Amino acid sequence: MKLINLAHSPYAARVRMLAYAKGVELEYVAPEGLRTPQFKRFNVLGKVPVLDTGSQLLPESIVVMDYLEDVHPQPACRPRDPEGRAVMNVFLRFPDVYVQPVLLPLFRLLMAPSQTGQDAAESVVALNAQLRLLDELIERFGREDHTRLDLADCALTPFMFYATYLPQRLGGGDALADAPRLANWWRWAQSQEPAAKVLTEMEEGLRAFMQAR
Ligand SMILES: N[C@@H](CCC(=O)N[C@@H](CS)C(=O)NCC(=O)O)C(=O)O
Repeated sequence: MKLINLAHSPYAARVRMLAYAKGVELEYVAPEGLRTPQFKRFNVLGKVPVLDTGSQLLPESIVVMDYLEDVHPQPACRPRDPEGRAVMNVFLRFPDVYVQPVLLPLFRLLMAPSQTGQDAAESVVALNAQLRLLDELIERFGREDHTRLDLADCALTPFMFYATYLPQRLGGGDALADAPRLANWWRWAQSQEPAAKVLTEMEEGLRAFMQAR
């Protein structure tokens, strides 16, 4: 199977992290151009990642992760019991629904450094509010004392890369200062081999992406 992806994309990185955690071999290829008519043949949404299964071109990172989990169920990265799975899904959804909208303005500021520090400060406040909510979710549902990576860890880790990196680059300080449980989970996640690998790839990918602009 082939994953059309970009190293610095958090959506693509979560799929790679899951593949590394499961030991699934994928061929990794870069898109020739997003939003182009050519790329739309792979994904009408014009976005990465896309998984080419050989018989289907699957868009949407969480759809792809679920598919990989279905076709390679071992080692299991999704709880079997309905309650455990539902709780994991809370954390699986959180980055896309609550973190991405507040990260995007910061990413745009990084790409357009002529913008004012005031814009960055406001965006960092908005991001920190979401990280504190995530911290409260961890307090309620647990996640700090995990023993094995699951789909939600893979989905969250690449977003935490940006949630910690962007405020630091834009002068916003420590994003996790008021989120101690999230900070504990983040320490644990970074100690996991698949996370460390994907975080290095993202860092290198982002550097290359910025240099190429
Ligand atoms: N909901 C999608 C989001 C994917 C996404 O936004 N990918 C970005 C890269 S991080 C992209 O391909 N953007 C290209 C564009 O929008 O032109 C998923 O989960 O896969």
